[in-house]
Formats: sequence, C-alpha cells, structure tokens
Amino acid sequence: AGAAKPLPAYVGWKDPASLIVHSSTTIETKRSVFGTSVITPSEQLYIRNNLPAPDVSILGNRDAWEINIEGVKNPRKLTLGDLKRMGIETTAMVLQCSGNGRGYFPNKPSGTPWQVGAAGCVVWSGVPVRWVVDALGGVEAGMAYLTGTGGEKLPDGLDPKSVIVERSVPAAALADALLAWEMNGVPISLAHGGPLRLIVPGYTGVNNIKYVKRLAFTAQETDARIMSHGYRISPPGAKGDPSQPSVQEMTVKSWINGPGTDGAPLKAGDTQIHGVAFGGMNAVAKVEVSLDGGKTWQLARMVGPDLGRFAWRQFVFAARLPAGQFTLASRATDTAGNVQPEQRMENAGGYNNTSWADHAVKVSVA
Ligand code: MSS
Repeated sequence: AGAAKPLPAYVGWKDPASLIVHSSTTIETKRSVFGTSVITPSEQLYIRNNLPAPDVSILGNRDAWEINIEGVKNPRKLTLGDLKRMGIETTAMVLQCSGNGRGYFPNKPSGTPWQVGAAGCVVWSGVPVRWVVDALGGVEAGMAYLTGTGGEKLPDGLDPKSVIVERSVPAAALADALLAWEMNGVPISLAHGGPLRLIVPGYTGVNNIKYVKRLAFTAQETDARIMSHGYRISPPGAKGDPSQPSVQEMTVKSWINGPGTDGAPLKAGDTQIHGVAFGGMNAVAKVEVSLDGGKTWQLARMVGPDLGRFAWRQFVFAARLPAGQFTLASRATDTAGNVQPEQRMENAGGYNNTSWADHAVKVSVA
C-alpha cells in the first residue's frame, strides 16, 4: 500500500481524487468515478506515456507544429495551421490502453496492472486523414500501412528504433482516422498529445500517436521496437515478435462502474447498476446484466446520447437487492453479433482483456 503518489507536474491540472497514480507515466481513472454522462472529463482521463512527455514549449505556437506526410503522390510538410484550413470533423471514441484489464490476469504479466480505468470516451476534432491524403494526390501504390511517429525527444545513447513511439496500422484505417487538435472541446493538452495527435478510432490506445510529427503510408510495418516486439499477442511465457498479431482493433467489452465500486456499504433495496459498453469497430447492440455471477442475464437499458459506433454507451439496470452477497456482471453484444466472452484471452503481455467474469463486481448488501 503506502501513501498515494502525487500527480506529476505535466498532469498537475488533473483531479487527484479521481485517479490512481501507478507511476509518472501511467495514471488510471478510478472505477467508481466514471459517471453516466458519456464523455470522460479530461481531468479524470487516464494517462499512458511510453516516453516522458515533450517539453511544454511545443505548445507555444500550436499552428506552427509541423508534420511530414509521406507515401502520397505529393509528399509535403504541413503545419497545423495548414491542416486547420483543410477541413474539420469531430469523432467521439473510446480511448483505451491495450493493457486495460491487465490487473485481472492471475499470472501478473509485466506492465501496469490496470483495472478498468485505462480508458475513457473522448471527443476529438481535427481533419480526416483521407481529406489530407486526397489533397496530396492520394496514397501511392503498394502502401499497405499507415505509420505514425511521435514527436518526443529521444533519450541520448540509445538506438532510436528501440525507444521511438512509431506504430503502423493497416492503411484501410485511414477511412476513420483524424489528425486532431482538439480534445473535449479545447486544444489538446500536452499530456494527451497536443498540439497534434493521430486518432485511429476503434484501435487500442497505443495506435493513437501523440505529438505526431510524421504520417507515412508505407509498404511495410515500421521496425520500431514498440511495433515489432512490443504490443504483440504472444502466448504466455513467450516474448513478442513480428510473427505474432499486433494489438490493433478493439473488440466488444463492457463493465459495471457502480454501485459497490467505491467501497461504501450497500443498503438493501432499489439500486441502479450502471456501466459502459463499446464494440471496438462496431456499435453496441445490447448489454445484459447478471446479479448471480453470470448464471442468469437480463437486458439493461441504454441511457444518454448515442455518439456513434466508436463511442461507448452507458447502460443502466434497475434492481432491487435484498441483503446478501451478489456478483454483478455485464455482458455486451455488438451489432455484428459478437458477444463479450466470459474468459480473457491468455497472452504474455496481458493485452485485450474483455472477460466479463474478470470485470464482475462482488457486493455485499446489508
Ligand atoms: N504517443 C506517443 N507519441 N507517445 C506515447 O508514449 N503512448 C500510447 C498512445 N500514444 C504514446 C502515444 C499509449 S500506449 C496509450 S494507451 C495512449 O497514447 C494513451 O493516451 P492518453 O492520452 O490517455 O495518455 Mo497503451 O495501448
């Protein structure tokens, strides 16, 4: 246990009472703090940085930030000011770390033991990548990947490839991708990747490159270590390597956020069980709730606005709980018919945990 760690300076504006500080670069939202109003406030949103965040001076003149666009007919360096003149779109999406839920793996994979809070639903504004690509003559032939490079200053004395945050996603992801400069209605903070961030809706957190300084359509995946060996779905005990699948598209998942997650005792009687559900690439079709650890299920009600297939939905289930012990669980189904599984997919990195059993909440009602 020990005392709660203080917030590091670059996220000093966040709400400490809402957050669990694992380290200066890994900070998660408390489960009991997620509300029922769709959008995760920036002050409560989790943080994951693989490298220390750049100096705040990169926000000094946001519109002067430069990004190289490569692998298109007319490759060019564009400023954020140029991008702002090319178009504006807005997307609500679930930003979720690939390792969210790792804390429920019994074999304790190395990496942050996130529970549910390395995720949030946020709104981004920026220019669709496809509009930028069209303006530059289209993607060059043979380019199978969209590769984004983070703008951190790399530590001296190390092979840049071993530390640089550079990820490739299938080029088809360009259909929904944004080059974003606003998050939740304001210019993106340094902590969340300002002045400019690549947003790939439906893909896990690591694919959403902060401080993006290069966007390249490439024939091959990048050989940066974070792509070639990191974030791979490898069998327990094995090391990641390029032959294994990379962590990319998210799949259907839900969890309960209350009641019973804040440690307060539950009184017998009426209660509103609430949580979040999302489908990754697909919208959520339904959510079921169980009061008996998954033996029986009942349909929950969706609440609040539907912000599109990449956003999460809030669900509520009105229950009357007598005194006793209960295991509350939720199980989502997406519009393609995929059902959230009972079991996690075992893997060495502790990635992509969507198990409803792992995310169940035990409550005692008096
Ligand atoms: N980007 C960059 N540039 N850098 C780094 O480090 N990280 C990742 C992403 N991006 C990075 C980037 C991760 S890994 C994640 S999750 C995310 O991001 C987070 O976000 P926020 O905003 O929340 O912090 Mo895992 O899969």
